[in-house]
Amino acid sequence: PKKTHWTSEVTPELHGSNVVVAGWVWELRDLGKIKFIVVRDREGFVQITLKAGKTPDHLFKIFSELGKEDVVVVKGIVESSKIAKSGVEIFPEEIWVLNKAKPLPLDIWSETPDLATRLKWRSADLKRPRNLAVFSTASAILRAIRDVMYEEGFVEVFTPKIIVTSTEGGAELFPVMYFERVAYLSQSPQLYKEQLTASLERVFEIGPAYRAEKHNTDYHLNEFISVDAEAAFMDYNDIMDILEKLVKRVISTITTVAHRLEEAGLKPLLEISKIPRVDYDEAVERLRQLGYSISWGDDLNVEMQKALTKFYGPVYFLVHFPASLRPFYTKRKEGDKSESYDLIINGIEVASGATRVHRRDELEEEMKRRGLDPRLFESHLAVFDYGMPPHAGFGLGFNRLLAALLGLDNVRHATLYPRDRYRVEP
Ligand code: AMO
Repeated sequence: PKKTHWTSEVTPELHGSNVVVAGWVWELRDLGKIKFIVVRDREGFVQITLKAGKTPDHLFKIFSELGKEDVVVVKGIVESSKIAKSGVEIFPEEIWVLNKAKPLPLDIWSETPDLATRLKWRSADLKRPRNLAVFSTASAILRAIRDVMYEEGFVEVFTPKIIVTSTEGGAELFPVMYFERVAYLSQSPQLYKEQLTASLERVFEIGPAYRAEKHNTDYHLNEFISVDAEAAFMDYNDIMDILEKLVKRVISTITTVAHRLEEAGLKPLLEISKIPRVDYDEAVERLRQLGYSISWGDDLNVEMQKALTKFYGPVYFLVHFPASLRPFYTKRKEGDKSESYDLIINGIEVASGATRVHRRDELEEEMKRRGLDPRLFESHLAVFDYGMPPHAGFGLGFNRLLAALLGLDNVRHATLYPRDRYRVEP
């Protein structure tokens, strides 16, 4: 028979109804005349109760042969219960074992094995209730992000992931063989999303980005999910307004599932007020007062970004970075500053963006300043000859956002199958 209910939907209000649940054997308890099977599915757990005299005899034989993680379908009657954990239990009429499972290679019930073991056996590790909560929430967050972007008049696009020019710095590209020539995996949709503002005006994309960075930190991946947006006739402040709305919507989405996350031992961020926009100069000044060795023109590191949390709270924008710290497409402000920003959550840079240069001569100038040869960007530059509007945008690392907001201490915990310096499988 077909699954009729998620385990989480089997509530006391269903008392007396017939349901079919399907999932995996989480726990078996044998108290003699009464026996329990706890079944897990993506949404939670439900208790199946076998009682001598009430339950068909052949089900006791099935029970005796069951093992943890066997795949089962259970048809039965719901009864509300004062003793069962969720206030409800199912008395089975039939149990089908669809597949047997060998003992799992790692403990998902009580211990949390080290990260390397967990990632080695990732698909088994993903059965862990905490992971089910994290990745179900991830999906809800993606939906909330899409909602905000559509509300703001953006259309969703897909740009090529096989490209020929670097956008975010030359050395960090993975080469791929593209028939008889070398191409690269895309570091970001930067150039395409900018080009699309000349036609579709407001675009966003959610897709993979590749960085051949050798960093092996808690917040670097070599493949991550990037949420990119770009809008014609907007500047960096307009885009920060949209990002602020987006972060707030994401946090209210998390709030709706907070109890599940907290039950799984997580400490999500649930409170947020207006997100302050902190000028780079002020940040550097404060850090110097705190004794950090940083000069005007230096980038902030994670430790410094964490230190600023004391003044500005867990979520803040850093704005107006020195132009020299930012890519060639960033619009300059007066002095050596730029119309750029980073969004910092719990000390980690989660998004960055800027108003962009939209005139060809200026863009070529910025390329040359950074030692880039404009001739290599001819197909991109040509677009600027045919009516390029002023525009601005952001790139947001989805894995970092998820890790930061759910209080995960490593971005790998927010990634189904992480690609890092030493890991290309599973
Ligand atoms: P940037 O290089 O800052 O900017 O990347 C944007 C965001 O992507 C995430 N990110 C990463 N996440 C995990 N592992 C990595 N190795 C990694 N690298 C980046 C971060 C970061 O804030 N084109 C610009 C964006 C723009 O201006 O629109 C860009 O790619 O969360």
